Amino acid sequence: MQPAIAPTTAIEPTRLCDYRPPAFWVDRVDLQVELFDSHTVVTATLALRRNRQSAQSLDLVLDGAAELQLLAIHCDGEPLSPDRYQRQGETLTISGLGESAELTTRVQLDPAANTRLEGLYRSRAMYCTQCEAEGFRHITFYPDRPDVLAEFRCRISADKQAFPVLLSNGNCVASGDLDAGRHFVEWHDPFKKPCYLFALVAGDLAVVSDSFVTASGRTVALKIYVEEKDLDKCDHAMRSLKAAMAWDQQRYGREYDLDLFMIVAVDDFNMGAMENKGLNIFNTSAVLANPSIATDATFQRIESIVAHEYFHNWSGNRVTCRDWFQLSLKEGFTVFRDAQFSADMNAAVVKRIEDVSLLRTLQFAEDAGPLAHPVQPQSYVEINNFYTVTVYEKGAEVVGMLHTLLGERAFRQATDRYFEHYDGQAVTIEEFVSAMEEASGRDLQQFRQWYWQAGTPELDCHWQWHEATGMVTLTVAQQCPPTPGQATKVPFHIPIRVGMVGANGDLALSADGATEQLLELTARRQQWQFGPFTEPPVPSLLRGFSAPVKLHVDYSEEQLLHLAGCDSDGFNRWEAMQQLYQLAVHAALAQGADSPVSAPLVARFEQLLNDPHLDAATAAQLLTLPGESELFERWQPIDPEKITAARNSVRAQLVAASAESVRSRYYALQSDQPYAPSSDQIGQRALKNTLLRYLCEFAQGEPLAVAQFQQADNMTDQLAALTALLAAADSSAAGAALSSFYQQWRHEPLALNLWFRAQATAPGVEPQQLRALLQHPDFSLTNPNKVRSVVAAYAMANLGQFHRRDGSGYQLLAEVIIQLNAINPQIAARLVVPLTAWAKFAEPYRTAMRENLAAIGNCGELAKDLAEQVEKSLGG
Ligand code: B3K
Ligand code: ZN
Repeated sequence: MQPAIAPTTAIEPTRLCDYRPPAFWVDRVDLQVELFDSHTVVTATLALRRNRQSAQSLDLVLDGAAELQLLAIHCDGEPLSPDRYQRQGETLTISGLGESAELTTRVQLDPAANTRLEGLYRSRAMYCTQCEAEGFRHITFYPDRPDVLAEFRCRISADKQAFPVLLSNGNCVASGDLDAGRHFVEWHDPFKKPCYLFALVAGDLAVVSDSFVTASGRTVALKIYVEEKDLDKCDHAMRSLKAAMAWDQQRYGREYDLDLFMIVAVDDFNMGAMENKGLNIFNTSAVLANPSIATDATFQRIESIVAHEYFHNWSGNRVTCRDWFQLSLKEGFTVFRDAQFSADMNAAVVKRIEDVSLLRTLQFAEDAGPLAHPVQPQSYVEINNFYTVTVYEKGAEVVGMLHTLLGERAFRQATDRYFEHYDGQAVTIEEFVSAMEEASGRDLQQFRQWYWQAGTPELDCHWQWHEATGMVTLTVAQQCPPTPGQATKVPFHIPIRVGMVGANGDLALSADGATEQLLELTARRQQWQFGPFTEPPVPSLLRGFSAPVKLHVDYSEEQLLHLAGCDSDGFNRWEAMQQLYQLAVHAALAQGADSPVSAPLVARFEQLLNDPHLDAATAAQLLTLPGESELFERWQPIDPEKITAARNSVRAQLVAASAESVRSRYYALQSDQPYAPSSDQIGQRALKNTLLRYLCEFAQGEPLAVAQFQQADNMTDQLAALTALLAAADSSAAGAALSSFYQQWRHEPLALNLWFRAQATAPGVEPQQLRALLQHPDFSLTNPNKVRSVVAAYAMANLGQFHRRDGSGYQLLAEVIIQLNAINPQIAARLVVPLTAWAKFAEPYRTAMRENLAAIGNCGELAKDLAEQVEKSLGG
């Protein structure tokens, strides 16, 4: 159980401005972890050295969670007398140490009781660890901060039959048998690292092995450890790993450093995966796949997460963070790197569209709510609450803007410089930006505001065509709304890629013939001239979404249709369609859901369906309306019922008007090729299944879905048929499909999660059906994947149902959060996010959301994870 705090307790935040270097360094640490059925004993010996640069007190302060049972403490081989150490809260303070010392502590812990899944815990039949951000203090007493880098040795012992495989970071240096059926394995990691990168695994695991030869000719052994039953689900992760290793060498000149790289799949895990040095630990959902149990989306997610964790070996491990305020140094940069990798492996424009949709859906909402914070936060109560879309995805956009401003060549010089100069160190975002400045000779002072100021900048754009001269004047003004603690903002440095589109496509912007230009907006308002042109062009602005901003441009429907058809920038063609859909939803909101969708949009929709030159993946994106949450950001106070109805009315009319084209394209996309997660096939299935869903919802497509469900030879098609049936206006077939799916997959937890999720996101699901899922024998509140499949899916991906006028959706969420507070505070704190946006909603939603938030706040003892989120969003 998490040590609890009363809801009224004022929580003292940790502040960036209070950062001080540590009083002691740890040069080496020797860990002995003895795993027993009933408990675990950890003996840690730290080689300590006083930090002469530190102005800290003379005492050594170690972190150690309250549940650690201290069995013994020695200094330089002698028992430490009780007057030289003191335990208080989460710390152990030791006085009277000289310049260096060898400190040994022995503690006892109970991994089986650890449901927080932080520190050392049990997942099914195995033991594993999660130390980032502050999990290591739940394993032993230690300076649990990322700027203390040490060389780790770890000796694990356990029952040999139950735990034949014992793993830790680095290289295996010794192993052998012990008495009473036990054995040990000893690991040594030659690279100094902060304790958040420590990992340990013990279990009865099977392994898939492969190898990779690095650019300099070293052979690296690659191993994926899983439960025996999952051996047939590792190929894709292994392929992705090798592709990532090759890509990082080629694109960033980064080679892997150890002789062994291991991945372990764990079923109970708070997030996707963790980049522990040489021993990445993965959520089963982010590593295991084969065509029968995993969808295309899962295959792509695995490719990107395997790459992300691998890329951390340089951006995060070799060069790490000085403190947790620098989290985006490793996360923003690494997300940027994994996005580049995925774009290279798949359809680049589609990847960009997906990333921008995610940013707009989740990050813009975060930036506009009570939990808004800069990419580099200034303070936190619970660091786990700052693994956010702002730190990750907006952080990646910021690195992407540096890449755009510097260009590929200077950017690569800067990253080379950064990796080489800071190798083996714990550094700050400032060092990263300085490396960019030094390599490019550019002044990025104003650019740093992207790290310091929260909120999404808004750009107002106007253009004027001067017929007499043929010139176009473009005026752009920026402003950024206030965010908590930041009432006013200074202007950002914003890269804006622009083109001008004429009747037959892109026009030359000036005499030099270039058709695209990078504008740098640095003032509050700026003007640029383009031309001369012989015809009035339509500006194509912010191509490729060159900055994470909201753009306001007064395009007419005709101009948007023109951009949607002729812009050379694939992203902006999609963007123009999105704007057209928004106009249609806006009209339905203003004039009532029955008002007819404009004829040109209907015609364009049908044209897209029949365009033989358009690739399927892009077509699927172009035929999809902005999601509810994106529309929610647009019309406030939010009336979910009205927005959902308006969106559905537009969808229904578009499909009804082109039903025959939808149907014939669906037929044309049938394929008998054997399944492969290739980007061509993924695109075709995406389009086919988008159309199937339309047919089921609006054009009596159930028989098609039933047939697809029965004939599918892969999970993508099977699940798409199931969710389409669940969305059908009247589907008697949905029930049968659900039970057949359950019978088929009840013994495959990952496939079963899809079954839970399909029901939780069904447009017609009622709260009592959700309650039944929570009671289902295969559901468990202690397994985060199950919680995400049911509860997070409902509250974050079924907005039409979650936001019920009677507030019953909110109440259900609050009840689950209160239970989870005592089981797994990290997961509880993530689930509360949908309620925190209450102030943006119309009545009666607003009051109901707020009341449920208050109910959580008053439920008794809140873990600090949840307390921080609730207090911030209630304005406390
Ligand atoms: N670094 C981990 C996230 C740790 C989250 C701790 N609450 C995974 C990743 O971003 O690669
Ligand atoms: Zn990461």
